[in-house]
Amino acid sequence: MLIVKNIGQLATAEGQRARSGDGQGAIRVLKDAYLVADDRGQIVQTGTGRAPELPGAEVLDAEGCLVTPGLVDAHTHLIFGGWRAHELMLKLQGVPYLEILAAGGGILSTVRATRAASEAELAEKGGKALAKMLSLGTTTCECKSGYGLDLETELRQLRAVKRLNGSQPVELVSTFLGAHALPPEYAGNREGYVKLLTDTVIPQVAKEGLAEYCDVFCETGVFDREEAEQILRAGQKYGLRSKIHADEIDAIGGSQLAGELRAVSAEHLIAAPDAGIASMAAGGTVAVLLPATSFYLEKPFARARAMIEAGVPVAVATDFNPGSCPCLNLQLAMSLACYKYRMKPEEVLTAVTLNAAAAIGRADRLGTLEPGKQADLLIWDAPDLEHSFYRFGENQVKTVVKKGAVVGR
Ligand code: IZC
Ligand code: ZN
Repeated sequence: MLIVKNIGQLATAEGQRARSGDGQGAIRVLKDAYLVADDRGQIVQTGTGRAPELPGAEVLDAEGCLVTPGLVDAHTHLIFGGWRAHELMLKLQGVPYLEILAAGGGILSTVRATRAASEAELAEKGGKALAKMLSLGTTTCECKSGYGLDLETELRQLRAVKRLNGSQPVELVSTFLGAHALPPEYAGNREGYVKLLTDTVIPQVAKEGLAEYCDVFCETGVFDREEAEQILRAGQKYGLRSKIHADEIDAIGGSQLAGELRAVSAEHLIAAPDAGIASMAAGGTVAVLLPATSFYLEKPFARARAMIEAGVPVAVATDFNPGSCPCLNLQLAMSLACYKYRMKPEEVLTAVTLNAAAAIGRADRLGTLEPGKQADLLIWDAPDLEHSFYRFGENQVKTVVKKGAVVGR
């Protein structure tokens, strides 16, 4: 049993489904509150006033501070070899992201480093990042493959995630992103690589139960809309639900495709056109927006307000990866979402908890502080939600609880 008492403000979204429109910001706020979780780490009660006294229970005193659900980072490329610090100077000189990739750098530079790393090395490096993420309040994290681009290395990346899941507190959800770039050995043979993915790698990933989702980088010079559709449909055939990197740099139809395929999520969406937003709304697709990537790549910020108004549920994630966003701090992404997307703190809270959980198929169990949900929660060094958004650039999380157990403070 765990009792969290003296909560100054308990702020949480509600329900088991992604929220959109006015519902995105319609959270529940309890003042002077408490929360009780059982021995299985499930929330059994929240309320206001004096916390119940239960013999044998562990008691956490929130000392009048803010308590929220644990943060869910719904878009990361956690497992990779090397870094790309050398690309910072190119970026500062104005060399575009896609130009670095076309010249054999960018993603392909990380592919070379990842192919050279063992499963244990990849897991160790990912584990270090996860420990930092946990201390910053991330209790659940999606991880994409996509730095192998061959059967063996893609499987190795996914196995590293499997190894980390359960051996440290952050719960992980795997996405297969073999369609992240065209590997050099398939230069001039796009069809051959798409066929390798659809006929060999996807079936093997599904057979070994190494991923729940299939993703494609649908972008100029990477995979076009038709190739993305072919790959995502192959994933669906093998039980992998669809995600898509859509409209990050150019709008080439990714967000429209997401809605048509009823993809669980479309991610990035910096350049998403109105037709793509309408398609996502119709398809029940969650928009996973990545403001720290816009910041780092010096790109426009996605039209979050237009998406919310069109009824698309918005989630916010870090995009942690060695190239376009070497930042794993979801608190910073939350601040940027507030200042640059002009999302209200309540809307951002929903975006990094309930809607993020929905984007990785966990909204039935995670993302809110309600009876029946898992007790993943944070005590903040802030009296209320507004204050936590007003202070930025430092870690404001002081205590992290995962499944009813204190895992960081
Ligand atoms: O390594 O550059 N956009 N994939 C699509 C990325 C960014 C990650 C990378
Ligand atoms: Zn990404």
